[in-house]
Amino acid sequence: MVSTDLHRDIESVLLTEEQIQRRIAELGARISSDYAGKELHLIGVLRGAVMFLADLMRHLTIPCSCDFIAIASYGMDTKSSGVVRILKDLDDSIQGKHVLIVEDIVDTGLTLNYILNLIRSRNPASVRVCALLDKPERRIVPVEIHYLGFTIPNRFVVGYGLDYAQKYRNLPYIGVLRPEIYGGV
Ligand code: PRP
Ligand code: 7HP
Repeated sequence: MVSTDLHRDIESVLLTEEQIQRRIAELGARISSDYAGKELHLIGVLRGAVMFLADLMRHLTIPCSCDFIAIASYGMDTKSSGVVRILKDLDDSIQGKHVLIVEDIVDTGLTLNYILNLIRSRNPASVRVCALLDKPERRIVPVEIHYLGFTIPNRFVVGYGLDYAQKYRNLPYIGVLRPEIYGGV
């Protein structure tokens, strides 16, 4: 049962709004410097990466464009189903473009691995990954993250784009969801 006050469902705050925003500014500066003289095409993975992409993009000082892809992997559960399929494909061709995949979290790696294979098959000039969170303890498929915000422990987190059953995305911080909310006690 999700209560009406979202904050009450949070066991502890893992990353404050300030910590998140400071780290995104650092990532934006590094990416802008690495891609100096080039144009960058950001690909946001819906829906969780929307806030991260929007904030990251505002810290990029190079010319850039963006597109979005939606992949199904979790449904209503907190565990990966292992099932990955495209719900919404890219709108634009990525041939010859420098692509940066923007993810909110890398957990098992199944989603990112699938997206990387798909993107690479479409002949971009280059592909890199920028993820806000990495939960390495849960990895099933190894994936390289070129730009990482934070490594986090194996707890189910919500906020700043991350959801449980489509809720909590609007929290400005990242918090550990109380296990009783999803029957994880
Ligand atoms: C979440 C998250 C990543 C993926 C990571 O997406 O946004 O895309 O799971 O998990 P994995 O590494 O185990 O594949 P989800 O399918 O929950 O959709 P959402 O972004 O719409 O919340
Ligand atoms: C996906 C996901 N979504 C929300 N919170 C987490 O901790 C997650 N891991 N993988």
